[in-house]
Amino acid sequence: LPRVLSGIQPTADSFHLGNYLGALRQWVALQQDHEAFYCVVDLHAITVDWDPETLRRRTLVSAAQLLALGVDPARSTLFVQSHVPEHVQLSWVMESLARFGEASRMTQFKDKSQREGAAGTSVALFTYPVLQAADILLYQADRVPVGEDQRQHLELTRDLATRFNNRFGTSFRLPEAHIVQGTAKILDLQSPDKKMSKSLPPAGCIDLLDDPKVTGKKIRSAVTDTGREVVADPEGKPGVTNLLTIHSALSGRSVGDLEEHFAGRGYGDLKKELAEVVGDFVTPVRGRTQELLDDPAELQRTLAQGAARAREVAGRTVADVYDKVGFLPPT
Ligand code: AQP
Repeated sequence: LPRVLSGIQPTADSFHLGNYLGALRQWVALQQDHEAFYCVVDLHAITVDWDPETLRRRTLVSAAQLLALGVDPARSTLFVQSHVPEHVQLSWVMESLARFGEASRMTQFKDKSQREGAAGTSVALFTYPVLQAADILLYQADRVPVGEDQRQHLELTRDLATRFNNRFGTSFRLPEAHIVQGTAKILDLQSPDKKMSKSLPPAGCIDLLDDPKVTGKKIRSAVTDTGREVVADPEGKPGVTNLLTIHSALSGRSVGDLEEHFAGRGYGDLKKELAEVVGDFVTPVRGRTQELLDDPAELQRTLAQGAARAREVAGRTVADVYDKVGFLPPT
């Protein structure tokens, strides 16, 4: 079976609809016909300022949400990144191959370091994409389901893998980004010129664990566009187009079908119906997440099994790489 790997940061109390539609929905779909490795990337979460207790709680809440969304531990290897030390072990080698110039070109680093300011920017934020490359290459992943914002990091991963393979002999499979057009960049409801993100004010971001009443309010106050027709037009009507995209993705109806459905009706009708569609989706996810969190010991057992399985695969890659780069074996 082809392999798939992806990760998500435990940096919020809830995942948002952008995370789900851009990435997590594909995680669930791909596990049907791939050998899947999915991780909560807590090592990445400490590249910006963090609180230890909050991180621990969010790691567990993240794992619960993934299971609630449909990641099936019988099919997929679900684990916490810090439980698998091979990620850091491979990352160091990748850091030695990565060039300062190419890491400096990563737009996510440029954006986030600007936000943090020079004094708050950690060295780890700079090397973040190199650790991400290690995450992917450890498992010989063929596909990596992610949102559009991760495309550049995937290119770097391929470059580093190619550089290693050419110099030391083939160790790595070259992974491809699995980016689903249409939902690869869900926009913020208040600033539909930006991607939905936990770093923007919460009014524009639909959290999966929000109270549906809050969700409804956020949707009703979404920024729309001038005009009154409910039609998709990414350039002229980014706000309305975004609402149609979300509706379509969750209801399974095509955007064209929705345009017909809302013909002669206004933005208010679209928002009202979308609030219902989103409410119907998130309500059971919230419920299942809560149930899973009621039994943290069971959740931890699932993660321990995932880590053990992940280490078998990751350990083989590290052993091969450490041998090829010339590290003296310990025995
Ligand atoms: N708006 C989005 N549309 C589509 N996909 C998205 N992703 C994130 N935002 C959108 C995808 O979600 C996955 C998990 O991403 P992450 O763990 O890196 O979280 P993130 O990108 O840090 O999430 P935020 O909210 O965007 O945080 P900040 O503001 O810190 O950058 C990835 O596959 C990502 O592409």
